Amino acid sequence: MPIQIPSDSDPDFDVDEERDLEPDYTPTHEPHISTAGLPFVEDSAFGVPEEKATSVDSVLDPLKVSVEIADRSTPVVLLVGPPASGKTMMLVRLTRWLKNKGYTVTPVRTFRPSDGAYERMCDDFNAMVSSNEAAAGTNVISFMLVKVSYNGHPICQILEAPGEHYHSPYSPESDFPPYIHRIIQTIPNRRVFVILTDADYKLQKDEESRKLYVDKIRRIRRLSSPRDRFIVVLNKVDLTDYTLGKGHYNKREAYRAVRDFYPGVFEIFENKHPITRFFKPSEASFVAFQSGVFTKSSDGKSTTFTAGADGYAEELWKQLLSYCK
Ligand SMILES: Nc1nc2c(ncn2[C@@H]2O[C@H](COP(=O)(O)OP(=O)(O)OP(=O)(O)O)[C@@H](O)[C@H]2O)c(=O)[nH]1
Ligand SMILES: [Mg+2]
Repeated sequence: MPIQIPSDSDPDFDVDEERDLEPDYTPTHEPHISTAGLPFVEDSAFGVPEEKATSVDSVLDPLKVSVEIADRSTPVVLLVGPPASGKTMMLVRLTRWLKNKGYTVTPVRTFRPSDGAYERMCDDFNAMVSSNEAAAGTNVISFMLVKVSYNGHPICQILEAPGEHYHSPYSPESDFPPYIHRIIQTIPNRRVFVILTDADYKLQKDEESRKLYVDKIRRIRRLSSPRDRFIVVLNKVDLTDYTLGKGHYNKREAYRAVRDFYPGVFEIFENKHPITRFFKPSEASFVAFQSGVFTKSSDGKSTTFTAGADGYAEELWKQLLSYCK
């Protein structure tokens, strides 16, 4: 069954709550027989991403980062994931898709006050989002807050922060920086956590690091408030055997792959309520996502980004929208 999306003119549509993942989730697409022994295809064409340009963010001390969320009512969507798990490209892809659907996506300039580099990032945001040069997105857009509106009505604010602020491979046991604690614990807005798991098996091959990342997710869950919502994402699904073409994928297989590759991640969201758990076993929903295809030039010096199928952006947005009401 194709993914249902709202009409272009009406973002205020109803979402079937039963889309929340159940252990016995019935895939919406034809079953796909995976021949891979590993949960993810090991032979990723994209391995380790290109080295990022030195930006102001890479030299920012996370302990000293100061951010400002001036809008205290519009929900905040946090893209959570380790470095290079695809948060920036998810923001780029989602922004392109939303703009095509008539939404407005604008950088929140007050987010990092008196930061010249951030000002320039905000100025360049539109150009970067439409660029097909992958580096334009991943190297230039970093650590931003953008606001998504429809007909002037704000729907959510999306935070894309450096992956090492959530989970650093160099200090995997360190706590979140204070600014993340403040966002998780003190602002009154509803939060929607988009928890990225990375299908790039080569990049996330360190089992201990994945385990510690799951511990971080558990910590976020504990610190969160009952109003907050969670979406677990299998990102870069194009690197797996679970794609069925045109934005369709085998959800049951994708879910199992994440469960096996990131042990314990779904247990964090088990609904323990004695009654509601029967019809809503998980407090997190689950989707797969692909930003696009990244094609390296023959000299290896540049990478072209081609947006992936609309279905992934549509499904993620539909879920986000249902949580941002
Ligand atoms: N195959 C595939 N690769 C992807 C996808 N999204 C991102 N990538 C790859 O992952 C790299 C890193 O993506 P980013 O979006 O910069 O990752 P990030 O999570 O923002 O990384 P940090 O800013 O360092 O935390 C990209 O340069 C691509 O090579 C995807 O949907 N499919
Ligand atoms: Mg990024």
